[in-house]
Amino acid sequence: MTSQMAGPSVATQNAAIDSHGSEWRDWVFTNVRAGCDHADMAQRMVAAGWTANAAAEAIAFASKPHEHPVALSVRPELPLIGVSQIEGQSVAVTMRLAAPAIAVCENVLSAEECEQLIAYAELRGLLPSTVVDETDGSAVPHPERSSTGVMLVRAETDLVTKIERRLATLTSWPIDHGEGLQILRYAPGQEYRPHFDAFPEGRAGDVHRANGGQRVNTILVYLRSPECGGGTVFPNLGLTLRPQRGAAIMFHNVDASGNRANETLHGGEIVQAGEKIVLTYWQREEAYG
Ligand code: PD2
Ligand code: ZN
Repeated sequence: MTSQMAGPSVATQNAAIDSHGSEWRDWVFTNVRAGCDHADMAQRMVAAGWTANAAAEAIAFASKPHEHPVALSVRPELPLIGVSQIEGQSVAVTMRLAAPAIAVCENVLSAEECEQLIAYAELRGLLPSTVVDETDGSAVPHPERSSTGVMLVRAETDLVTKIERRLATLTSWPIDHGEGLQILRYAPGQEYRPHFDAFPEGRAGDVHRANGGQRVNTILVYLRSPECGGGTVFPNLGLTLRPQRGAAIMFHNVDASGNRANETLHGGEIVQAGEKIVLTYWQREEAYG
């Protein structure tokens, strides 16, 4: 007979994750799914009164996707109306549509974080933006998109990592399913005409979907709001949003079956006065990179 080192049973881990109530249970699942560091999570749990063993068992349990009854969605979960503490930020959801899922969240980034990210993007240099050619999938400049921008690499700086983690946590979606942050700047007269962020079906989209699958969710954070014009519009919904600095608009690009949703046609209105700077964060259906 062979002997094995047995870890805690699934039943013990299950008991551990429920031992501090449903809010903690949700917290552990949400952070595991967002790709947070397990040691860091355990440290926070112990600081809040967990034993080290119970914290380790709860994290282990949440990391086994097939051994707990949590439904995994094909899309990130957009937060509901209300205020929650996300990594020190008091984030308030002030607008929420159910179908298509769209949320506006205030105070996702602090004013200081917005300014620091703008300064970093300027250091990296902003170039004329491109669009995905619908016939061959290549990136080409186009009059429909007159902004300048820069695409950052995932985890390019500590600040970028912190922002990616916050956006992943806010939507309960793994951080490794996110593309790098893109920073876009619009001067007066510049715009982004209505388009879909989800890749087109067929060959033109194949090359993009080969790494990470479809873009299932878009998050736009306003780093600097224009003085006039420059809102984000959803023409098929008759909806125009004009968030303040630090606020985010997030929306599913695909329906529950993973198909590009017509209601998610959206664009950036012409900026009439002032300057608009946003970050775009696209979340993929699978790990990207
Ligand atoms: O800057 C915008 O408002 C905007 C609107 C629509 C940005 C994007 N799409 C995008 O980056 O995809
Ligand atoms: Zn877009």
